[in-house]
Amino acid sequence: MEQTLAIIKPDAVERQLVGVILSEIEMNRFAIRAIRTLRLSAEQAARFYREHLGKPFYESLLAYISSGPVFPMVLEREGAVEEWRRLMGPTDPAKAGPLTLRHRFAIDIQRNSVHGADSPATAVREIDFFFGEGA
Ligand code: IDP
Ligand code: MG
Repeated sequence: MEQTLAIIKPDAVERQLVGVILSEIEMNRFAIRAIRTLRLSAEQAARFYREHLGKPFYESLLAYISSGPVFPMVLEREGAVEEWRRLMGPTDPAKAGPLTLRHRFAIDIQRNSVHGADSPATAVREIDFFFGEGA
């Protein structure tokens, strides 16, 4: 069974949307195999989002993702990576379909409430980041 790495991001935690998002996850037949909460340090944020280094939104993204607690989790179901990205919707909530989490909960393209690994290989790396030895 495939696993993916999901995160409930600071804007959603701040607005007390953790419970409703976890409900959506379970109603969509994902099993929550691991979950934790932490506030990312500046160093952890930079490591997690290193692929975006140099982009215009990079500094703002690091400040946002470390602005408050997040809830990373390991989700499992058939096609977990693709199905979780489908449930989230696209990065920009203005382009997201009405049933997606980002359409329902995101504030804007940065404060878009949830994260999902973008491929099975990324999922393995991101699961290790939050739940591996030394995480
Ligand atoms: P994803 O989260 O849908 O995979 P990425 O392109 O990997 O999107 O970007 C990572 C995160 O960076 C986004 O979820 C969002 O929080 C932020 N971000 C992406 N593009 C922009 C932008 O154009 N402006 C501001 N923030 C952005
Ligand atoms: Mg991404």
